[in-house]
Amino acid sequence: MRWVFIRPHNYSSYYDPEIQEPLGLEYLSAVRHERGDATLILDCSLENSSEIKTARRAMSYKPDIIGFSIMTAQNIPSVNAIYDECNRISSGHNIQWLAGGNFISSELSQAMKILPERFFLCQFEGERALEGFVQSLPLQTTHRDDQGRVVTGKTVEDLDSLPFPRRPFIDIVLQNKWSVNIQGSRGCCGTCKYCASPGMSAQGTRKWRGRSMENIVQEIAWLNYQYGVVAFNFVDEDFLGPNHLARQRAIALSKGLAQRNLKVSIGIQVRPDSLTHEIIDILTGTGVSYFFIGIESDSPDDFKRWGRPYHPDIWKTMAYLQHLDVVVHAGVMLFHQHSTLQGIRQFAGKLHIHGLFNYVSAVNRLDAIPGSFFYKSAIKENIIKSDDIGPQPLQFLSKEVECFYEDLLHVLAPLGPPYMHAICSLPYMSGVALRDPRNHDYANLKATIQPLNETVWQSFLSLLNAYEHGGAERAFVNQMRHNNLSVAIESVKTLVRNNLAPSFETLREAIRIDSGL
Ligand code: B12
Repeated sequence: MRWVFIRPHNYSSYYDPEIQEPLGLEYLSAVRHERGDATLILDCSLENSSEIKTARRAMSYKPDIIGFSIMTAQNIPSVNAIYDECNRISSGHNIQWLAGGNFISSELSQAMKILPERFFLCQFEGERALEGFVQSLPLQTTHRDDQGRVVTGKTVEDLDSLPFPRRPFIDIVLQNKWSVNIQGSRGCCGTCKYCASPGMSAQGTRKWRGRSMENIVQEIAWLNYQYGVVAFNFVDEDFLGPNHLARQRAIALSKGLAQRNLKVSIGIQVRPDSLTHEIIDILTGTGVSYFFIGIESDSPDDFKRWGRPYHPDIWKTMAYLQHLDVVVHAGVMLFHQHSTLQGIRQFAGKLHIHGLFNYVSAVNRLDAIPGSFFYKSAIKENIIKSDDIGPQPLQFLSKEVECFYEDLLHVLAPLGPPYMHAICSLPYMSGVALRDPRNHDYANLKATIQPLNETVWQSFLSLLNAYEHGGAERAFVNQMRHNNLSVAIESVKTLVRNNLAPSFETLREAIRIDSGL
């Protein structure tokens, strides 16, 4: 059996410089290889390949099956363009069409409507589903009911039983100085009502399953010996897993890497309550140089509404991390249905003190994300329609907060592209600094980000002050936005001077497009 797996382009309406490997497809490719099949993975973004070229490369492989990985509806125009071109140039070659990924898992009914009828749709994890799909071939491709289009399989309980993902893009990743993505677990111990993760399994809760640390270290060692990889980014939602296992897992990782004398840098995402000072010490001593931590709020009421335990000690953990030379990014939702100006000021102040206030934490808003509990309940309550596509905004209860948020977006817009560009390099650069203290790239990058953060903070405070005194004049808002344009342009110059951005023109244009200035 011959497979072509494709990750299409993602047509975001905002500047989005972050490109990472299609790890899901790399797993599927590995699993099919184990079965003796031939596979080709094509990635429009990583390979900077147009839809026409991608289609032609796919067809020249003479595939039996073409499978697309679709993360959001922003991928659909690209899927359609590739599909159309494949059909145009195929000379009656019989191909099975398949689509999987988060969009199919969490927005199945929308996917049914907008993808061509011939597509089979694979919901949830793909490894086992593909096995069933192959066994049921040849399948009827016309006159099926909707249910006949859906392909599912069991979730993989023992992740160590999976082969290591195939890595056809490793050269591109290394050339660009990106970290290599790796998966140590699937699912999450949390049950947060705003999160998409529960929607990625048939059960509606995505039970946490971890690979053994020995198995993870083996993959790290293989990537290190084979390709010289030294920077890794764990895509896990919950790297340490259940709290009672967290310490043990951290120690096992540390020992495993030490035994093989592996000096690597690592980025992880963790739940805050799985971290103790001891675990932080173990992790940082092991090479973890980048932490993403979902703090989300500092109000016990929010946590109750969101189905999360409240941990007042979080600020002690953050203060501890702040004094270590590691990068810490916090997931926060200053803006949500129940936000008030007072609550926003209090939480933002704490974030600022701990070095966690930045462009992303300032503008992030709790939307109803497909796959989440809030998305489902908003449909039930007729707040959103079941055929709406993608994340849907949930209205703020306070009109004042709604206006403040709109003005804030307007004021900060010019700072978005340089900030987004700069932070994409942070996980990799922090690792470089860890391994080679003489390298100045990380220090230069931090020195570029710092004034951006300061400008975000000052703009935020000025606007908040104005709103606390009744609102902001249009001229005042526009003036701040213009000032921020100058700061943004200066930071682009610094990024380019330090070889941290492709070109001045590209970023200046992104600023113009995103901020309309
Ligand atoms: C790394 C990552 C990224 C990377 C790139 C990921 C990629 N596709 O290569 C970057 C930074 C670019 C990114 C961007 C975005 N991301 Co993202 N990302 C992730 C993250 C952390 C890991 C993805 C991953 O590698 N998973 C591991 C692999 C093994 O799993 P997988 O990709 O799901 O693949 C499995 C199945 O889905 C299925 N499958 C996948 N493709 C296919 C194809 C076929 C043919 C078949 C049969 C099966 C199949 O089988 C695979 C193996 O079991 C996830 C969270 C998570 N842990 O999954 C969020 C996540 C997927 N991202 C999310 C979002 C929202 C985004 C953005 C929209 C963010 C933004 N605001 O811009 C953009 C959209 C970009 C786009 N349209 O392509 C959401 C998706 C929510 C949803 N309901 O769809 C997630 C779940 C995070 C979250 N909890 O909110 N992301």
